[in-house]
Amino acid sequence: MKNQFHKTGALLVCTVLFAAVLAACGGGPTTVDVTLTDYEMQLSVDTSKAGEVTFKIQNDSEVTVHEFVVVQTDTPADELPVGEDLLVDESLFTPVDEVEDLAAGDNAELTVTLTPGHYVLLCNIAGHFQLGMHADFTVTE
Ligand SMILES: [Cu+2]
Repeated sequence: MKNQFHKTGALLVCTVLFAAVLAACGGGPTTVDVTLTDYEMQLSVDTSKAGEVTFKIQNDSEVTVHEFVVVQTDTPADELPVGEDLLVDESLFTPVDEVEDLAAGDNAELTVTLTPGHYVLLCNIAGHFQLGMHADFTVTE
């Protein structure tokens, strides 16, 4: 029994130390939890340091397919122009990457390397952007 306690204690100390070292170094890649619903996009954090960023995307809708598109632009997320087809013309902006056709209930991961600047995250399925599926994301040096 006593031995077991020591092992657990040592493991705990190591875990705390490891976390402290990570924090001191500014951490590894940033992870952002993205939750898609009908019709919102919520982020666990909306900024990161430049470098690798992993978006963990969860489609929490029960029926609707969504997608997750990353573009770089100085335009605020809620001001991107929408065409008559109810889509944002992604070619107007610097494309970064995207996850297409994420079925209801599914999840996906997207890792991208981001330089400092302003980004917009959006779902560009017809009409979804206008209904509110967008978010600003800022990357600092
Ligand atoms: Cu959508």
